[in-house]
Amino acid sequence: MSPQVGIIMGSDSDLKVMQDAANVLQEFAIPFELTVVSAHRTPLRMIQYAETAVARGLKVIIAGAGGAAHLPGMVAAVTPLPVIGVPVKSSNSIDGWDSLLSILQMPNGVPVATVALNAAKNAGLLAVQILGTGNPALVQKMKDYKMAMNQAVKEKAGKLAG
Ligand code: RP5
Repeated sequence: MSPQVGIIMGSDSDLKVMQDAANVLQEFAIPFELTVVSAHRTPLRMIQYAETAVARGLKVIIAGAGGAAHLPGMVAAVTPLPVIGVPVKSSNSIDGWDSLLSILQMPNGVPVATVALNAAKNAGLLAVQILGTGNPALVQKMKDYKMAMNQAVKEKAGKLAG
């Protein structure tokens, strides 16, 4: 099956964060592709990636970047697909506010679904939920996932209660 989700990031230094999105997609058996696309260092590659995404069969793009994190917004400007933005707290970051605000503060007309700082896991889960709108089996898997989470919390609470 061709990739349904594209995971892209501004630098290979973002991989330690973005791997969490890949892990979720693996868990839900969603085919995905993962690569480095930089808005600033490889702008033409970014445009080409976004322009060809629909034709290549992608349904959702997860884009992570840090600092002046223009990648998610610029990809969203080009593709009609939903884009989930992951603000990555990079080493020279001002506590991650630079990454967060540059992904969050998109102008009207060009949305990016922004998750919390370094929250690539949630980006993966959101991608699964978007794909689930057309896939009842995937909705059931997400229900099972939530049920397992619920159960785990109750078990921990039970242990605390002693
Ligand atoms: C951004 O700059 C990347 O997304 C990364 O978070 C940050 C630092 O990149 P490197 O200098 O580590 O390649 O473009």
